[in-house]
Amino acid sequence: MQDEERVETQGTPPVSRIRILRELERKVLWLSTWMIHSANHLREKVDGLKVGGHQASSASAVTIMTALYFEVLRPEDRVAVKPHASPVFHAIQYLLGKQTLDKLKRYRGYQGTQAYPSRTKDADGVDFSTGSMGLGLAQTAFASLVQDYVRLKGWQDSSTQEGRMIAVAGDGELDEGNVYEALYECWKHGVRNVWWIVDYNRQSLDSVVTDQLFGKISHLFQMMGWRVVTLKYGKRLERAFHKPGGAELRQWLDDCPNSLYSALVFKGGSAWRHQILADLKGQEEINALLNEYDDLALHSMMTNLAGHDLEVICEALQQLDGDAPTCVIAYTIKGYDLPFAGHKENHAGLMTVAQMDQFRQRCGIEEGEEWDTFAGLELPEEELQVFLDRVPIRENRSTVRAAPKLSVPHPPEAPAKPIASTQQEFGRYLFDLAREGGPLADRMVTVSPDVTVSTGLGGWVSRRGVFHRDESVDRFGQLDLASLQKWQMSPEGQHIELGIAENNLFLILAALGLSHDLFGVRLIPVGTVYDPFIYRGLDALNYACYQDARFILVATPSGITLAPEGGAHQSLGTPLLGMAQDGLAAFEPAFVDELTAILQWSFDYIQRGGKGEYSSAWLRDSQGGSVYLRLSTRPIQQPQRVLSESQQKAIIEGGYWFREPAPGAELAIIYSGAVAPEALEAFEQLTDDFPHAGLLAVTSADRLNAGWQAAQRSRRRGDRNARSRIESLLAPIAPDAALVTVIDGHPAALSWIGAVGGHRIQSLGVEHFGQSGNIPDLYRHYGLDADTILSACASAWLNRK
Ligand SMILES: Cc1ncc(C[n+]2csc(CCOP(=O)(O)OP(=O)(O)O)c2C)c(N)n1
Ligand SMILES: [Mg+2]
Repeated sequence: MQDEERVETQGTPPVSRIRILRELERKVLWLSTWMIHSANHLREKVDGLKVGGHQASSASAVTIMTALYFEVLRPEDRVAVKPHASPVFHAIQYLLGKQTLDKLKRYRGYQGTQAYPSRTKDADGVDFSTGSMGLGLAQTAFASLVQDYVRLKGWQDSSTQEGRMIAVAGDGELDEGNVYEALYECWKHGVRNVWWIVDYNRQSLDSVVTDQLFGKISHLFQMMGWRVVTLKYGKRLERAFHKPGGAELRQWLDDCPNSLYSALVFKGGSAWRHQILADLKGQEEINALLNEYDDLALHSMMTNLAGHDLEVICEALQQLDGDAPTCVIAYTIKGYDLPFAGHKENHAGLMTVAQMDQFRQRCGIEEGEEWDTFAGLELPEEELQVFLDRVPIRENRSTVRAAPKLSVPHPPEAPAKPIASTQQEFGRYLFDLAREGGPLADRMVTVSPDVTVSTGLGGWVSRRGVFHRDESVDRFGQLDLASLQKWQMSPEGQHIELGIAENNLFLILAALGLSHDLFGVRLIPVGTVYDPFIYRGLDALNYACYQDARFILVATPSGITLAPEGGAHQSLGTPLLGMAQDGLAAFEPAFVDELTAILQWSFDYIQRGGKGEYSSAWLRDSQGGSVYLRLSTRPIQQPQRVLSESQQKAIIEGGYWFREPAPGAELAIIYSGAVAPEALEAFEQLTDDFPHAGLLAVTSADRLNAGWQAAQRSRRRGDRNARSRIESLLAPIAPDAALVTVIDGHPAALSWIGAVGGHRIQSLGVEHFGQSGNIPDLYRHYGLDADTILSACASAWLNRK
């Protein structure tokens, strides 16, 4: 872009476009810095905590963000903003009329703009939440794959342009391994239309980064087929490089260690001259070159990096033609143009009141005009406003697009097997769905990190195929070799096969699960994983839920029931994780008919989008969310029954009496999941002595517990009649009854049930990493067998109040 380029604005004289952008850049720097300052200095402090914020980190990204949002972005593009540039993002949205002054003033405060951009908590069009280093980068790449998925299927209307999925990231984020896991995966899938713009200020939180690191990193990107564009010096420096002595100056800058450069930026003044002349002693031309500038002008030139040169950034981004995945390395200065620029400890640094006052005066802003959109700018307000009104992303852009719900078909009618595992029957459910077809089946997309076959998806994939941008045949099939899995790859395929990287599983689920919002196409994403390896991708799972992505996560095998595999494959804590993870409704069915009821409900639940109020049942039921199913590979005897509607409802709410207690029962066994046979065996042995006892099946400790919490909350708010499912279930039991719970997981997942009615309780479960063995060996060892359940009953009974 050249200075001469003009904007034709109605009724106003043509003005230089780049001049307007520079004015806006200045305003964005001011507003973001002021937003943080006022939150820290002007708001009443009630709790003794520092509010915080990142003025240096924000300043570093101002030029890149100004170029993007006011010039480069198209309505269909989507952006993951560097977490610590949240104030910059909100300042831009404010100038575009999409953010309120009230929320800016409450930055980091109650209901104000968020410290890190949030899809769910901010209301000004955040495309992807960020905050956890590295995840935003990966998510843009997976979002691009999802965009390809829906486009290649022909589901986006033909007038919709392809968007670029863009991440503005800190250089420190590239330390996160998940970035490289994603890079590798994206290479396999031929991901395109993704830009990662790295704010290369060579500082992270603690310190200045290692010299020449980017040489390594850019090689890595190139190896993975990415175009790497390095934007190092601004136009003024480039011009100086062409003068006599300029080549030496360039060499000096190229060789300058990051820490020295940062220190000189901070020191400013004559420090540059002293250092350069000392290093390049005896080179006459350099002396003459530096003498052209006074100290201030020299400092300004030496800090003229490309990442702070609007022209360079705009030009470079506009010239990125084609759809090659692209990494732009933009050299920047952390804290650019602010008093702590370049200081290695500036990450959480805040300007003082006096520094801020000076900055205000330098910006030409009067006291009292700090929040004013145009105060201190040189160009007439009307011209700036006309420009802002015409910014392309202001028009026709809505982050949340309408994607109608898909209706859930009746479950496939298959005769119930007398003995079956939940994993195996999950696979069969999907296989039957694939065969029967219909709109929901067509929109289902499965994904798995190299455990497709071992988690039960093999049949589904053989029917529905593997998704890939390019067609390829199954060579085994083509050569008539016997194989169970027919994996045809094509754009029609409905399974996305990942390498073994659970981070990628959750990141792609996040992208698939936001397709209705990002691309206006609703998908039904189902991801499978080994239950213990959820831990590997936990932050990415949390990230997906935080963004309100919608998906079904199916985890098998689980617990120690995967008996011979030993401790490394046994998950103990996941039931607690399922309870604690916000946005994820967790289930652990024991029987196949329960699983079917849960799946049917889940397909609807993940599509819900109501604005839910707290209710005595479960606060998310109108809003919906994602679902986690903890399944088992253990084949167990299935009850021969047809579930009524109310039984199905009870399963969804979290539990039902498998054997109803008589009123006043003194004892109940409560179980969850694959230990059902042991619980039943113990129960049957008890009934001679305790004919009134009950056997409670917990299908979702998460929802039972959440319902109980919600009911208590409602009662505290005055709704005396609020009553949760678990309270109703326990109502017939005697107040002094004894309870015994059992789960193949941490006992705390069920032990809270004792607090519901103040009952004495003994909770069985697994607390230590596992032995290998067969199921009877291990259940005996860990005390999940019928004998231990019985002795826990005896002990609880004897110790009754
Ligand atoms: C997963 C994760 N680990 C640690 C942090 C704490 N943290 C916040 S910022 C930061 C350094 C960021 O450096 P960089 O990406 O270079 O950002 P910038 O220099 O632009 O501020 C760290 C470690 C975090 N937010 N997320
Ligand atoms: Mg940095």
